[in-house]
Amino acid sequence: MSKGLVVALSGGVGGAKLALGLSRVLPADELLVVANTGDDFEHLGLSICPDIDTLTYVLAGLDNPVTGWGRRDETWSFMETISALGGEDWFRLGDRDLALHVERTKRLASGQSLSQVTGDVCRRLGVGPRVLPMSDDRVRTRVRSDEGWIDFQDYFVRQQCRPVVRQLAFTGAADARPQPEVMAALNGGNVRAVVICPSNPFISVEPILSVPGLRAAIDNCGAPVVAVSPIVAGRAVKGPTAKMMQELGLAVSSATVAGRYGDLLDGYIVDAADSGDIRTRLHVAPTLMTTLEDREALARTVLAFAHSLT
Ligand code: FO1
Repeated sequence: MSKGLVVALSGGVGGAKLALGLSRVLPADELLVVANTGDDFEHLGLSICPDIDTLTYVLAGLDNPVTGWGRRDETWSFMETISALGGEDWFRLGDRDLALHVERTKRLASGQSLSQVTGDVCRRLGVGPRVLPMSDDRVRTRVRSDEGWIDFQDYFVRQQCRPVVRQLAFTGAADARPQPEVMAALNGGNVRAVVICPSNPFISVEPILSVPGLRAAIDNCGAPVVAVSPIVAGRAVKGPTAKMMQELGLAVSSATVAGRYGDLLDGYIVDAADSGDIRTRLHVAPTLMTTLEDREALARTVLAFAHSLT
């Protein structure tokens, strides 16, 4: 008897960790992971989808455990040669990872949707749960810094998050259609929980919520919406979350993240050190995921907390 579908929203390395935990405690057909595509970009003539690929590799057990993105057991002949030829080598593409970008670029150019390509790649790599983009239409996160507007990967990788973030924009979001299977799942009346993974709210979760129709479908899906804070002990676990908060004039706290999601949340899971002035229903639990057991334990905590809210 299915307990219903868990729909997880994920972007970046942190989100993929909880998605893995959820995939280990749920039957594959009871988990659907919605991936942020705002990080996507065209680079060296290739269509690159970092958050989809991070989720795919992590759920397939092929991820690079050190970086959290790209593949393990990589070789770097392509990058070495690109460098020698004076090409752009700031975005590291391993030889195995490169094959995925080349094949995806060809299939997208032939008219396949991002969902079709992602579904086939996941099947071929043995990923059980559904991994779907938030939209098959183009949405791109852009960052306004003191030097003007820059593309996300230029900010995040080429400039290593050094520019001061004044504003974020999700270009294309207003015209983007939510991914149809995701909408059908949310409107299907069989959702057990919506889980907002501990991703950067600004660059990983808000792009997903910016796709017209998605936020309302989540709000009206009839199941509890539970977020896990990406802040532990007042600091971001990884990436530029804390730096962005400071630059946007926000307190670096779990409360700030909850505030970004507003009344969408039915529950919020924070680490013991962060249960500050938060009005949402709180559950205090360890949220740092270092081991596989941590990932599974947090997944169980999230599902039990969501169940207590139904
Ligand atoms: N992040 C980096 O910091 N440096 C890189 O060279 C890099 C390459 C890369 C290649 C493929 C891929 O799927 C992700 C990659 N990332 C890299 C991560 C990427 O920037 C993501 O956008 C972040 O994980 C945030 O979501």
